[in-house]
Amino acid sequence: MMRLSPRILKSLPALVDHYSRFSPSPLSIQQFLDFGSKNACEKKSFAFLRQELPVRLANIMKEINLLPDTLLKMPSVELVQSWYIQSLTEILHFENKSPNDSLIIDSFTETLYNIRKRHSNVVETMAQGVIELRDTHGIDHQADSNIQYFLDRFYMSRISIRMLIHQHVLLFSPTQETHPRHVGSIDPNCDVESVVLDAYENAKFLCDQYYLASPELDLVSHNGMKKASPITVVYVPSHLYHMLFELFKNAMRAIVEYHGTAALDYPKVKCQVSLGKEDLTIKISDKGGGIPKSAIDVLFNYMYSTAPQPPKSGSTTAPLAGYGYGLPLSRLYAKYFQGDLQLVSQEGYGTDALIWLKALSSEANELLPVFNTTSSRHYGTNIPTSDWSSPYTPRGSQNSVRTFLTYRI
Ligand code: P4A
Repeated sequence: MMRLSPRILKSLPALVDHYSRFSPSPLSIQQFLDFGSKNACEKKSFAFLRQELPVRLANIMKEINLLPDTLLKMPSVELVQSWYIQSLTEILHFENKSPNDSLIIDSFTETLYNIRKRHSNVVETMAQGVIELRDTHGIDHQADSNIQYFLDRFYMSRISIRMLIHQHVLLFSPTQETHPRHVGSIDPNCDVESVVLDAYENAKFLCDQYYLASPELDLVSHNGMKKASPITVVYVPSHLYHMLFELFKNAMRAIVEYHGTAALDYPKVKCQVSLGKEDLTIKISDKGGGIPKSAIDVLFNYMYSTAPQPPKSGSTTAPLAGYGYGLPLSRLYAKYFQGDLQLVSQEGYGTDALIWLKALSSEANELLPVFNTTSSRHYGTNIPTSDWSSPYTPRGSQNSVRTFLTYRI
């Protein structure tokens, strides 16, 4: 491990303050592409990242510090915080180093590689921290809403920092193999249908293993820009795969459970891919019985989705879909480059899941959380009083919140 200079250790809080006063600089997919293709310059990337990474790290570290003490003191949250402090310190080591020294440049790339590895279990560890908080202090409405707000911003920050680091490491580390047509993790000609098929096949594999049956796929494309051409987009295929895999698992689970595992055949999962001037839209429709409108937000809620994994006694097959941060994280991937992900359900019939991506790479700008007084205000402790009426609740039934998701304690 790298030796840390006492100067940096001593003034770390001041350095966090310093870097948190800069706003993160969002890049567009086009900028990532331009930067990485025309004889990518490692020195320029070094100069950009040694400023931008501390800015993004410091912005989110200031926000971590606004979390209620009860959550901050949870062992898992302290562990995550220690990783951020370690990684920021390691990057600040390069603050005044010369970009013309190739040993420096090489060690920077290696440092980034190790940072990415250090942070690979952040999502699971934060989830553990939330469980620790729930078990020791309980979670009220205010805490739940703060956690939802924070985790969306924290995980978005993480997605963006990993993207920056991954691009640098893929482009400049000689040991990293990439697809010849790709620019780092970006595919300039990402064939949407083939990612759809890949995600469907892998979800189907899990579905078959778990239920011994699975619905077929009906895939249709509408290229409104160039009829009869395959739809492609400049995008990070792994992000698109992540979203589609999640949505296919959910659709399959709903279909098989609604029609029963003994059913002879199932209604197909329909997937429509459409391209227009502004949007590339992917809709996954299932006739899986749907869910009530009131349950949609629950599916995107980190608290409700935070449950210990069901015991794996005897069974060797993972449940198809369910606990975990699949949907909230998928929505963050969609929003990261100015897209979106929404569920529209018709209870008693089925669900449509929609993904929107920007069709133009120049419009696909990173969406990044910014630490400022507005973000700080969200962590207040006073519950705003509603200016809309709430239904009369007879005494004794205050806790009859209807959710279809039961979570294990
Ligand atoms: N009906 N519709 C969906 C689910 C049910 C659904 C469902 C019971 C609920 C929870 C879950 C997985 C599926 C769907 C498509 C979606 C999301 C939900 O994208 O048909 O795991 C937590």
